[in-house]
Amino acid sequence: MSAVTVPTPTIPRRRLPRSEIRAPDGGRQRVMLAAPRGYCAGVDRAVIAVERAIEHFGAPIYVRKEIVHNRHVVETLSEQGAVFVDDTTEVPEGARVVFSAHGVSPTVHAEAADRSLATIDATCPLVTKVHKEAIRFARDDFRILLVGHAGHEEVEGTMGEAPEQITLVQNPEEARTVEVLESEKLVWISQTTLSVDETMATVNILRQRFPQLQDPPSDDICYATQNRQVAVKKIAPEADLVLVVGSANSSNSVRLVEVALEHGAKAAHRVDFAREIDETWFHDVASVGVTSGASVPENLVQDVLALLADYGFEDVDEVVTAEEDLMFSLPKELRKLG
Ligand code: 2E7
Ligand code: F3S
Repeated sequence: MSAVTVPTPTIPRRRLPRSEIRAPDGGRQRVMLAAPRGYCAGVDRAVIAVERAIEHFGAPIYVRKEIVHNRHVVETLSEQGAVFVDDTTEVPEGARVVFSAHGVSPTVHAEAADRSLATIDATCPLVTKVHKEAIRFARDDFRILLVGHAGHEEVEGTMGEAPEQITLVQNPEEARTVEVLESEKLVWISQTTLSVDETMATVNILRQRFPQLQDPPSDDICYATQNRQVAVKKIAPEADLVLVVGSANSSNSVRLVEVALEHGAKAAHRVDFAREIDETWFHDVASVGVTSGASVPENLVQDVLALLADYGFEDVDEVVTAEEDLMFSLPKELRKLG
């Protein structure tokens, strides 16, 4: 795991009187901690890439967009010497820039080359796989229906591989209205961090409308997204409250809140930090589910558990639905440094 563990944010010591936070039926207050949760292999690799680049080349190291969608990670790396920019035009000519885990379009690579930037590509290998699918299907004259969300960096990067041939379909409603030419060969691919269930609902509508629609060769929703959704589905039916640690712009974290609610959680909230937890959320709550998105360092989850213990939720059961041991090698530009 990377070194981004940083100081514990201050946890508020406000406490409700115990009588107000006791389990409604007098039963025990408990926490169900989802596993897997937190960092995936692609995030670990991307964060380490920035840290290694700073160590080896010295600050500043420019990073195009947030390396991963987590406030704490971005703030911590900024303190270490990373400079986050929105566009390669903000990077001084000839300087070194890291591309984020979400991937970039060929245009961004070309702009960086034009400005003689030294690039380190931290695109998750599972995103690169989707880019390669898009390139191959475009070369084979397919119309590609990309299931994903407009404006997300991953979607911008993937669409940039074949802008003329990719049509974005954001949800089941858009699947009902999207138009394609009758003569076109059709395939769907997807963003890696979507809700599995909503994506299948979208694809099923597309299949009914377009019987010629082909499936991608393998799942595009990545293993980490799927595993975190399976784990939260397991705890949600028994949870009076689910807390998801993750940032507002983190697609996979936001999906975890939705999935928790769809699978029976009585309430679910996303927080970046333990200090954002509102004590009114604990009224009439006996069981709290806790999970975190793929871009979230574990110390932020531990802060949430510490705060929960402070409110009387001291019993923590980890609910394990999968083991993960995938690791990716560092971006090639860093591997050769040893
Ligand atoms: C890269 C990719 O940074 P995240 O919160 O990103 P999302 O896509 O969920 O907003 O999580 C890690 C990650 C996920 N997917 C990084 Cl393509
Ligand atoms: Fe990659 Fe999936 Fe993580 S696409 S960065 S392994 S959430």
